[in-house]
Amino acid sequence: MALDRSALRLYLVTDTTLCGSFGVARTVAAAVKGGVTMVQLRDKTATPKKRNELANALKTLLKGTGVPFIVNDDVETAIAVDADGVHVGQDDTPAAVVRARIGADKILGLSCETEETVRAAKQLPVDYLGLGPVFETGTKPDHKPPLSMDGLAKLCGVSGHPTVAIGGLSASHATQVLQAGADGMAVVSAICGQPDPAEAARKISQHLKGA
Ligand code: TZP
Repeated sequence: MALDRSALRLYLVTDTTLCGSFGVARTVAAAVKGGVTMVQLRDKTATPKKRNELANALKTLLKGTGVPFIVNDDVETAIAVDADGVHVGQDDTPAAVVRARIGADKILGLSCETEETVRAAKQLPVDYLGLGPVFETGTKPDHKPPLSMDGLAKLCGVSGHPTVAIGGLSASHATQVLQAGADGMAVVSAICGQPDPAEAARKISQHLKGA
């Protein structure tokens, strides 16, 4: 599946702990009803078996919705469940290695936190860049210094790829994120763990449409 950049508009990145007893699969199902356009399974602590089970459940759930399903970092799980793509960070498996393993038809995303890495990505076989964190976030404790909206705009200007902003974002940032030049926003805690994930997604989606 080639990436349609409109899929980056509202990108849900899952967090199993934040989803709590509500569960990741129920959160994703609700969020899709609310209008998310892309979903990434991100679970750095699950055993490979658990991650594979969850990936299978999400792949099944998203079948026929048109919402691409991406697996964070775990290339073998992505291949095993025939996910639509893989997302890697700067310290994960190199993008060229992942591309060789998943093939040309799958989506490959890369996290970039600095201008240097955004420029370097121009030479890499990736389909989109995740730029962030834009703001301070408790969801990724080891994150790099926040970019701010101005920093995000600068990186969007330098990037030759479709981009999605991430980190500390909620519905109120929709207009600014699009004005900064990003194709959309990725969120974790603005949907995962919210009392009504469908409503949370709907609210962000409406803000993005109104932006
Ligand atoms: N990468 C950069 S910030 C972040 C990731 C995975 C976490 C974003 O979480 P939240 O809850 O949307 O701030």
